[in-house]
Amino acid sequence: MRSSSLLRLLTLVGMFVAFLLPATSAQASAPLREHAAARGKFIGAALATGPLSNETSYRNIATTEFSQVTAENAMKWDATEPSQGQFNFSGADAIVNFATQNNQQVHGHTLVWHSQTPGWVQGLGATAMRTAMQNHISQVVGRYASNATVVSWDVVNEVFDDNGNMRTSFWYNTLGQSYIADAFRAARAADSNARLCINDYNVEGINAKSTAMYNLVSSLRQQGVPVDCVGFQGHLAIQYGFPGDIQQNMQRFADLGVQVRVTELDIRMQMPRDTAKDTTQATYYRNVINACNAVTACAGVTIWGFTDKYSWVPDTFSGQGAALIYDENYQQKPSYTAVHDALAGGSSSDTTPPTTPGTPTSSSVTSNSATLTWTASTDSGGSGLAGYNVYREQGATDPQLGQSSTNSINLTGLTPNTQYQVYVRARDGAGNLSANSALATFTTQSGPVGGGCAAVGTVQNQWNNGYVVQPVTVTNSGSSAITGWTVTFTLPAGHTLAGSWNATLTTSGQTVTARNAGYNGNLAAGASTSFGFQVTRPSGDTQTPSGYTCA
Ligand code: G2I
Repeated sequence: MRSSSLLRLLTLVGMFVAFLLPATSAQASAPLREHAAARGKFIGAALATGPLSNETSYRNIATTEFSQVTAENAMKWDATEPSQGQFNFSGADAIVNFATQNNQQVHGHTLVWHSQTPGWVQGLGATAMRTAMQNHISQVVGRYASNATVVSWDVVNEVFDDNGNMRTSFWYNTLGQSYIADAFRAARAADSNARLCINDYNVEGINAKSTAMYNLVSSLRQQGVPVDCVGFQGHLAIQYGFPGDIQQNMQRFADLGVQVRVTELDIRMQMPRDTAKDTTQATYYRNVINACNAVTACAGVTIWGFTDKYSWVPDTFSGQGAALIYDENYQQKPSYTAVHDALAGGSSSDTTPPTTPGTPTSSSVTSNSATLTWTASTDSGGSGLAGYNVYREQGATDPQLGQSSTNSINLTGLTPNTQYQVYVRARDGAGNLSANSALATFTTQSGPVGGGCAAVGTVQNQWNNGYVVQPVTVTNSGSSAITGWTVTFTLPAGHTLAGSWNATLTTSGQTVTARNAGYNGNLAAGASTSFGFQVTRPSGDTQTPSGYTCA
């Protein structure tokens, strides 16, 4: 048969097969909320009351695509209690009624925040401010306590500054840190069933701020404060890179026993839009959905709006925009397709691995680190490319040296003067792994031998019968990489450990031995990591631990 006839025949067969599979393709193009529901997750959007009441396209998309909604502004303090004791629920009720009609959940946003809170609150003295806060929570949460549509609340929002210190808001300055626990207790008293969340931005990856949030949530829960959930806002920008450890970060919070969720996702870019930026943005959206898919305790993802016609971004970041999944004319963007496909893909439906990555090339090889770069893979199975695993070729079992969400990685913690043969496998959202790339070979430079180690503990906060030491900073003070560390210190008599994070702690009498966790043992020369712990002590005792040594 001539090749052109063969081609025509194959095309006809293909069309016939496509015709036989209408159910699959209809299902594949189902709205976002159907795919999310199939995973037991929600997909949500923040809604503005203006377009919700007067734009059909806005309402139709909000109805069809999303299973959860958050009021972008209508439930904030300036809207609900503009003057003391005078409540206005018109906007809040409009959102709740819309959601009820469309079988959607409402996440209440937000009860205690430093922004969009009227001047009358900010000017109160401590006693009056605490009472006003408790009354506000009681009235707002109480209004919807018996309404099955409103299932969760951001009780406190943005309590940290970007370094992970307590934000010195008027709340903190007037009431001290105790306002946080008081707010959660008031919310629980007003609705015993609602899920109560703490919410913040720039906490998507593992960093000082997210670690401070982790420590706070851990310590509040140990004190019996009803924190049920942690919200990662997710205001990202393609020019700042993707927080590649978002899944690991959500998982460490989940391991505290809380639900996690992405609460305000948008991914902005420098204007104007172009195809390359749209593609990067789509990858970021896909990565966020894949991370939530991969963490069982992640309840879902809420996008902060859905159309570029209504977004806070251009008003706040001059020259930036196009952060959402529909354009200003309500047309779906590549980011919509990415969200859709990441929700639709799954281990049951996507069994197609990504293509094999290109052969890695090494650069910047030092005594303990090297950079690898390779030609990216593509994924056609529906779940989308999630990232890459990098392995060392060692025969029977090849250890994984690292993971990357891009087609490049900086390997650290390598042994000096050693030949490495490495290869890369691509990973998709359903967990399918590609074939191995070809090997790259490089040899680390010889380096001085002998690592060193130093540890310093800082008391972060203390109360009558306890305290939190955070961070205990562990630094490789030697001249070459170390692959593990052990810190010891002494607890004063009568003090007992009440919890720890980022290290494994054992005690013998009052001597505590802290060993690195699986993920923070490798330290390049000069590099640092940290861990933390909480202690209970006799009431009135003001002592704290001493004698930190590291080996
Ligand atoms: O800033 C982005 C978000 C960060 N996390 C908490 C969210 O609550 C916050 O949302 C934004 C809204 O998207 C904006 O719409 O919060 C802003 C205020 O902090 C909102 O902006 C305000 C404008 O500042 C007001 O001038 C305007 O009257 O929106 C109001 C209603 O359109």
